[in-house]
Amino acid sequence: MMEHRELLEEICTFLQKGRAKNVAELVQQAVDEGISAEVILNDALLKGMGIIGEKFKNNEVYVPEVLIAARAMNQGTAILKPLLASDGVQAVGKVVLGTVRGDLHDIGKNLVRMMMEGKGLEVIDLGVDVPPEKFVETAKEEHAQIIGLSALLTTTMVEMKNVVDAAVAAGIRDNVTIMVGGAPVTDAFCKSIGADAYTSDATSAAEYACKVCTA
Ligand code: B1M
Repeated sequence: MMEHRELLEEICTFLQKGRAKNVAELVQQAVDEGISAEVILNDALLKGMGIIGEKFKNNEVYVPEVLIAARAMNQGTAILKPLLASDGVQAVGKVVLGTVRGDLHDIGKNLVRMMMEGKGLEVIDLGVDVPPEKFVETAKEEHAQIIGLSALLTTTMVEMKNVVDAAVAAGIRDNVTIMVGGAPVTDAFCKSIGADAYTSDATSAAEYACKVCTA
């Protein structure tokens, strides 16, 4: 049997090559061998995506390669989802989540959803390229306590301010906590646009959301 470390390395390598089928098979094998979902996520999938991100930045790989790596990442995380999320728990609160208008990145957002669901929150995932009004209308209709916004581009993070403004215009600003995150987002940016909370990763986003809903 392959050593755990070797298996994780192999998943990481297949992810970088965008070999979704191999990634899915080996993630399943890793689960079957008792490696924890968190370790598989962090030490194989996120590690591989991080390497691809660096190469993308240095023009060593291009959009198609990143896209197929992202698809492989999503196939891997789909297998881990039931292990990261605990089911059968009464929802502790409701979150409307999405990637802001003009932005198609969804891997981080999907992780945030998974971690939030794992903590017993109900998540209404609006997907990617979501207009500000859609976040606000859904939060209003669904009586959500939280709107969660993800952005990966410096050009789209400004859309987060439009969501805050739309919430004010719809008269729900005082009833909803607006959380922001994504690689270019910072705590200072969060404060500057009048959002409520910035968290740097999916786990802390889920923890914060839980705190808000159970306060
Ligand atoms: Co794009 N891309 N991309 N891309 N891409 C980045 C973001 C970039 C940094 C790469 C680079 O140049 N180094 C760069 C942005 C530069 C900038 O704005 N400063 C970039 C660019 C330029 C682009 C295009 C413009 C490229 C082009 O077309 N020329 C284009 C834009 C398309 C668009 O959105 N309109 C584009 C396209 C793509 C793909 C489609 C090919 C693909 C996305 C596929 C998909 O998501 N389904 C892609 C990818 C995969 C990346 C990189 C390589 C990886 C992003 C990722 O998924 N990371 C990225 C480089 C990088 O980040 N190193 C890059 C893994 C993910 C788990 O991390 O999303 O940060 P992340 O989520 C983290 C935290 O940020 C946090 O939790 C997660 C971890 O726990 N988090 C939250 C996220 N959302 C949160 C919300 C919260 C709280 C925490 O509260 C609600």
